[in-house]
Amino acid sequence: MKQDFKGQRIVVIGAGLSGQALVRFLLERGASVALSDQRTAERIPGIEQLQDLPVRLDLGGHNLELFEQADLIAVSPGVPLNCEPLKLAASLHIPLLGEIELAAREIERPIIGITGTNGKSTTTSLVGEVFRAWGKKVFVGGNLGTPLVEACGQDYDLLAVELSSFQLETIDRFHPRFGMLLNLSSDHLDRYPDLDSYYHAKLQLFRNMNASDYAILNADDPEVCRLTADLSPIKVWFSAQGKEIRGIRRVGDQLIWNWNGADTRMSLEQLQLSGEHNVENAMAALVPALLQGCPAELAWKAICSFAGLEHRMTLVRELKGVSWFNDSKGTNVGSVLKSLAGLQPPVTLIAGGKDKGGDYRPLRAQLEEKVRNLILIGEAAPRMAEELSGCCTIYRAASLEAAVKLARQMTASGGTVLLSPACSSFDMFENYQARGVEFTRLVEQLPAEEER
Ligand code: UMA
Ligand code: ADP
Repeated sequence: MKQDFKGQRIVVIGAGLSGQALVRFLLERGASVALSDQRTAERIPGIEQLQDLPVRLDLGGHNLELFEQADLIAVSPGVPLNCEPLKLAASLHIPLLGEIELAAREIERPIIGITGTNGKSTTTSLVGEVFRAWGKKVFVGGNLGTPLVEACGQDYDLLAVELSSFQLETIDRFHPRFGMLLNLSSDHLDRYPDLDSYYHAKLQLFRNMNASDYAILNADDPEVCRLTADLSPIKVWFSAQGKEIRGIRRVGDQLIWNWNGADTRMSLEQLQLSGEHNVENAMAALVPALLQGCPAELAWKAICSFAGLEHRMTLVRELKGVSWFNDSKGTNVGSVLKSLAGLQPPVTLIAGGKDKGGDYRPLRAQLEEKVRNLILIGEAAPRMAEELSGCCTIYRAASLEAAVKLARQMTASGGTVLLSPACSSFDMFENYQARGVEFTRLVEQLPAEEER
């Protein structure tokens, strides 16, 4: 049922995708809405679309008075809870709720919540593919791109929702029917004081789930196993290492779904997605539909037809015997390791961007094995150069364009150029998509004959 916010003063903080969607959502429910953002209007894409709505725009900084007078603050995921206006609101006991919480209060259909450090978007998309093939009307969104509030009032059979740790920090009663934790490794240490706090935010996914819900968990990930030992929901495991678990496992080139005593087999030969990590994503994505009675053959066919999302190991071009890959979504060390694992040496790696504060040294062994030249860009470049020194030849470039030119010069036929930054994009681009689009454009424009 639609919530009624008549007579309530609600401040939305953050005027990005979530904030703009929240403004519309809250106005439709009778609230008196103000939108606050530290950026000025010229720097906020899409803000002009709110100009005819009865919303107070308070841009170019956070006006603390506005927050003091609010009945509720609706928080965008990218805004840290320890920023000045939110600390003030919390001290005044003004409720702070995120977009996921506000949306989910109106959603009665089953939610499949998908989190983890890596593989969320791919898995969420795969879940969508399976249910769609089974004839269900399924919402596919969340951190993937479409804010969940946009699903409210629509007639979905179920909802596949990618959830970031940021979004999970501001839930309260949010209660998915299926909760998936794909893996845990280092990320977002610019937001969290330590890894435990980051993992703790991820585990919020399960906090309202009970013994009739399902937790879909990675049996090969020691941190996932350690931190989910005491969960109430029914555990369904997946294991790419073939562990004998209740759930789904890989054995050779087959997947085996073992549930209620029966084994169902699927052949990995048909899977279009490449890499071990995508086998994990495919296994996890099968589980909700299989538990709901979807025929395995139909589910597997839908997964196998999926060619992958843009900006994740997308082959941009073969030029003079060199393959150019766009992996702009490789925004942490764990994902770069997976992307490099699938390539043969010699690789020229373009990395760097906004530093999230994690340790880059876990890259060293793979760099030594696979990477001949490392070209660093962005704010993180100095620290990366220091922590990775000696693994391969390291260069610095002032822009992505300069990095592409340099990569062209130093990569001989038979080599690979990979953009997989291990960092977020926000120091130089609006988001990872814009970074990937720019890289693709630069690579496509490279002349067939090298200019000397
Ligand atoms: N802002 C403030 N004050 C602050 C901090 C930020 O006003 O103290 C403002 C910024 O100036 C900016 C706005 O907040 O105008 C941006 O809000 P946002 O960062 O929450 O971004 P949205 O556009 O609403 O996008 C968010 C997610 N972004 C983040 O979590 C950083 C998107 O995930 C998501 O697709 C979208 O909601 C819809 O659900 C992107 C992402 O990078 C892909 N996610 C991170 C990741 O995957 O690693 C978690
Ligand atoms: P997310 O939404 O969690 O960022 P994506 O599906 O967008 O994940 O994939 C981003 C990158 O993460 C991929 O390019 C790949 O390198 C890596 N990746 C994808 N799936 C996994 C996984 N299951 N385990 C580890 N790394 C993965």
